[in-house]
Amino acid sequence: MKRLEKLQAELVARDLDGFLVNNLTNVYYLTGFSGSNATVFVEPDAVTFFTDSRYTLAAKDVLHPNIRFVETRLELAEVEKLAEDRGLKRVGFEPTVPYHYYQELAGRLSEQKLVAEANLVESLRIIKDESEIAVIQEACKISDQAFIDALDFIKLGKTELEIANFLDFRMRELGASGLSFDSIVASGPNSAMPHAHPGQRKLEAGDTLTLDFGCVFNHYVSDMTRTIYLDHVNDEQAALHQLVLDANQAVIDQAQAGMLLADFDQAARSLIDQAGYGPAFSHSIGHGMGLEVHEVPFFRAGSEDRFQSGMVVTDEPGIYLDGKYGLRIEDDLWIREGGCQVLTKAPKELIII
Ligand SMILES: [Mn+2]
Repeated sequence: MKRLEKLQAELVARDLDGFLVNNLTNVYYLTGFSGSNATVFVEPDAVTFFTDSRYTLAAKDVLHPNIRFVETRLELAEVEKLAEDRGLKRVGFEPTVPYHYYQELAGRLSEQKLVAEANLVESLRIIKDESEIAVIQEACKISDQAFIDALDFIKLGKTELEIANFLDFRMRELGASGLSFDSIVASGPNSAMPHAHPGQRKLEAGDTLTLDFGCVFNHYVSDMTRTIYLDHVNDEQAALHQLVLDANQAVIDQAQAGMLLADFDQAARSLIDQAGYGPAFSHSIGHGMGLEVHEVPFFRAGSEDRFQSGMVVTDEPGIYLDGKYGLRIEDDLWIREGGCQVLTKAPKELIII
């Protein structure tokens, strides 16, 4: 109920009589329920949970006794009744709902003022408590181990897809319930594409090989990138690897609560700029992660936001040379007062197989 109480305080601060939560990740965060259909209607002094009969038992199992449970497939009809009975005036909703859903909401709550509230629950999720960090740490451990095991599996002649399948299967063997996203395994010239899809290309001597992957463990994710090399490296590959590693480390050295998000990005970018590869670092330094692999905070240009203790963000500088190769090194960082803790621990120095 603590999280719901924080949300209720936010409603009071924003003068909202109710807030409709449709995002299933937010529903899980607030109530502990996970399933494919659920809606929560939060009022400053009451919480109502709606789901259909498939999930009645599962919901009753996890819901706090103070949450009113309603089994229905027509939650907006129930919300309409509630709004009338309780004389609600201002009702918030998540602007990520489908348009047809919004139209039905607007039709049923025509007497109420509807207020689109972006990132209301997400802004609570942005600070992780110790129990959430412990779960994210487990997800990172699984990814670390899968990478270490993959080093024995990766050989000349193996295809990108074979390596992706190995990582995916291994993470599940180690206890993951799923993947954070489709694993990226990009070899040779494909590694110049930051988000290449693994294909039938076979590993060749001299290849750069970028592995970007993560898993879901107890609802929370990991997200890690390592770049390794096949048989040998040329001078440029070795120098680029050191440069990206230095950029990744500069971020780790400087990250702490109170830091501007823009400075976090700049810590890596200034090094890569100085080395003359600025335009080849074509994406932002990272993103928040937790229940979702991409969540607030995001590193938008010109952002004046600052880190707070308890945020978890990725640190993933990369350099991509069209037609040649590219590389990226990514860690997950837990931001604290006075520093940060690196949650991903797999080796990231120059590895040649
Ligand atoms: Mn990432």
